[in-house]
Amino acid sequence: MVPNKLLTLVFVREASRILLGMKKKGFGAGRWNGFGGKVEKGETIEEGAKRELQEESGLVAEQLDEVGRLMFEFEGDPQLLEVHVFSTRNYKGTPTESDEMRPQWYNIDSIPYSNMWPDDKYWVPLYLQDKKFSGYFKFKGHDDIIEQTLKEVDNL
Ligand code: 6U4
Ligand code: NA
Ligand code: NA
Repeated sequence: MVPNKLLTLVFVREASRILLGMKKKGFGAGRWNGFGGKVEKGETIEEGAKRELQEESGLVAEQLDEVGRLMFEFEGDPQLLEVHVFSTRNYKGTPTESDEMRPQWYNIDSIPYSNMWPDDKYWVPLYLQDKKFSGYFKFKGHDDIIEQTLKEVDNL
């Protein structure tokens, strides 16, 4: 049995826009995404989310709300990715480009889905409607979803 790989994904939210980052290197490079990465030994998932947000965007979250949980499988790889999705409306600092990410605000009516992970178009709209969600996506390569489930949930 292979344990899940624990990852975080954080969106910074204002009334009519969200902050995305262009991933400059590593997993998902070339795509707009939230901020996040691997949870490290000795930190909670929420601490990992805060740390990655700060490292990649320069912002310090005062409060993080968990809004979704996603499982990703890549055909041929037994390792599942368990991604904990968070949102903050309460943060300090100014978005700053890092080695990994170039931050940019997007109006919630013009999210660049065609330059994001292909699963995002399914669940980001739930997030934007303040719904909590749970999903599973199986990929062939990094572009094709071959299986999926997605549901709204009351509690994560
Ligand atoms: P480190 O070493 O942590 O900096 P990094 O290259 O940042 O590595 P990783 O693996 O830490 O990558 O984090 C991958 C990020 O991509 C996490 O925030 C989760 C996110 N992610 C992974 N699969 C995704 C998918 N299908 N859709 C999505 N985000 C995904 O929207
Ligand atoms: Na990262
Ligand atoms: Na990391």
